[in-house]
Amino acid sequence: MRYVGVQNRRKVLCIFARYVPVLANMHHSYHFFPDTQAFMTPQGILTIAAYLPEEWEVRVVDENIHPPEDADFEWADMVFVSGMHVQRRRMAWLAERAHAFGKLAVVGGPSVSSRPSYHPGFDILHVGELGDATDQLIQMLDTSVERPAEQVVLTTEHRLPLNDFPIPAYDLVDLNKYMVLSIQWSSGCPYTCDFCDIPALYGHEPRLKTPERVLAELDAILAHDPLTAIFWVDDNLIGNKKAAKLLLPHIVEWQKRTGYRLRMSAQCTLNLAQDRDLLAMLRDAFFVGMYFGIESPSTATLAGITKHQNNRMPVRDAAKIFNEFGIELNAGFIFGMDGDGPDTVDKVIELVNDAGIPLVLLNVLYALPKSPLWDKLEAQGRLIPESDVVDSNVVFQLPADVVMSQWKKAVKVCYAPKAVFERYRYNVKHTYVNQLKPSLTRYGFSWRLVHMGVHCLATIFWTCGVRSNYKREFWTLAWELLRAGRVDYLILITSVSHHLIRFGEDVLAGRAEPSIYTPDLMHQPASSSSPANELVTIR
Ligand code: B12
Ligand code: SF4
Repeated sequence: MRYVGVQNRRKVLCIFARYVPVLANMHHSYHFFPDTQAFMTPQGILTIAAYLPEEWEVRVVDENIHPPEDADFEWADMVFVSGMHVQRRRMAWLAERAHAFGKLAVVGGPSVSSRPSYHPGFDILHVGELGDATDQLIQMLDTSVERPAEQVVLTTEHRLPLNDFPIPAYDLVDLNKYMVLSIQWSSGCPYTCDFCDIPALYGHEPRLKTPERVLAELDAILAHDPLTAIFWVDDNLIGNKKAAKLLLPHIVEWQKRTGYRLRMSAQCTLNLAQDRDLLAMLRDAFFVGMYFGIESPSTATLAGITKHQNNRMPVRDAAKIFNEFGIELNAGFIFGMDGDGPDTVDKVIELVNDAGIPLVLLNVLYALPKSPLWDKLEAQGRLIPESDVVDSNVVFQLPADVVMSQWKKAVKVCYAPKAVFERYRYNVKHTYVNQLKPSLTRYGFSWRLVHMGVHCLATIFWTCGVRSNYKREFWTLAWELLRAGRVDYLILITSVSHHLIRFGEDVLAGRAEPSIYTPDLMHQPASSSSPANELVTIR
């Protein structure tokens, strides 16, 4: 639904701030695909854009696709900005830019919702999800677009039911420019892992959209004729297992009806392995990958951070079960947690190899505002003030240089070309064989598809097979896949593995940051003329 009842016409420029070069953004591989310029559709700002009154004109600029032009600022009455803590410096710069054009600047999204004080440069702060604060914001802006004398903070006390969220304004961006599309079914997570701010930001009780509403959103996405995959941005797709079981049969039917056009993936907790019925439904709905925050190989450490849901079954056993249902296990680990010792890195590496985890995210612990960890460290005097932060804001139990060398060792070993391809080879044999195999004809014949295939293969052969420093490993796997007629696997695997390999090199050369949450990265450009900006677009 949209907001109704405004008196005036307004022009709103909505901007999603530029990414920083973290592993999760996959920036080294965009050029494998003909149109791709960014990783994922910015669900938050697209949702707000869709909620704005029908009478108002709205433009959406995702900076990852192109920066806003002066003409956009001149056109607008006000500028809306969204982003995470890591994008904070860029967000501040966007506020300055809006002000330079005399325009009012509003900020919303996960960063300001968690830490309003990080955003002193904005005129209006929207804290929290879509709800009563959003209605107040629209009423204020309907009355006046003058910059207020003092910063105004509007906080959502009553969230709009998720089912009443509008379908994100997918038509205001070019979906073909994204590597992966996104959809949201639920918000919130019932668990309380101590490093995580999700329960504080989005609630403990997952709120849901009805299956009908989700299908309407999938239809809206399909209307754009996408040739890519979709990621469910839910914090935990099985946060409410009963509801997931009611939803999934609808997704299965939708996939059958629409010809399995969208490969799906999501984030889950490891206790998914205990529910084979749910796994079978996920397989039938064409879920082919799941991201799990494994965090630590030690059950004691997991108990210490209250991540008990990961301790219900050994990860190696859980991995085998996922693979049996065609689900590739992708996972994140965090170095520097209390309880982990100097040998943690070797255990992580062993686990990654044993469980055949191809896409592994390696991070150093960083305390997030609003997380239980933040409060604990503050009480223990172990929170490093922001001005003194080098790699993390945590005083680790282990010496900091030990934690940093663990991270670097894990990156070096896990992102080495041979190791990455070996883990993929394992998944080709043990996981992909168990996935649904809809025929390529489901896309129908189109020159767009032919162009895409030719572009992907030519770029991959040139980049990995001719110019890379891992030609031998690439060709060994490529021949195996080509002989088996799996060009599709070759494209999927190389688009991730190339990024991992190059990102690993960035880390070892000091060009990438250790922590996923570092708020003021040296690689985070404020202006588009900064040379560091090139890192994001390196091809
Ligand atoms: C999908 C996702 C990604 C995608 C990117 C998606 C994209 N293009 O935006 C990928 C995988 C690339 C990613 C990367 C990272 N992510 Co991320 N990500 C998510 C996730 C799971 C879903 C985001 C989403 O779509 N949410 C649904 C939308 C509807 O919610 P929303 O954005 O909050 O928007 C609502 C409100 O905030 C508000 N709103 C939003 N914008 C605006 C703007 C205005 C003006 C107004 C008025 C309101 C408003 O209205 C919306 C409707 O209620 C969230 C968790 C979560 N629950 O949101 C983490 C999350 C946002 N990510 C997080 C982090 C830390 C990262 C990384 C640093 C992780 C890493 N390993 O490197 C990187 C940083 C990437 C970068 N920015 O350069 C943190 C951010 C912490 C913080 N408080 O800032 C979160 C909250 C998860 C967490 N706690 O761990 N992420
Ligand atoms: S880390 Fe995952 S499971 Fe734990 S509270 Fe956060 S969203 Fe929930």
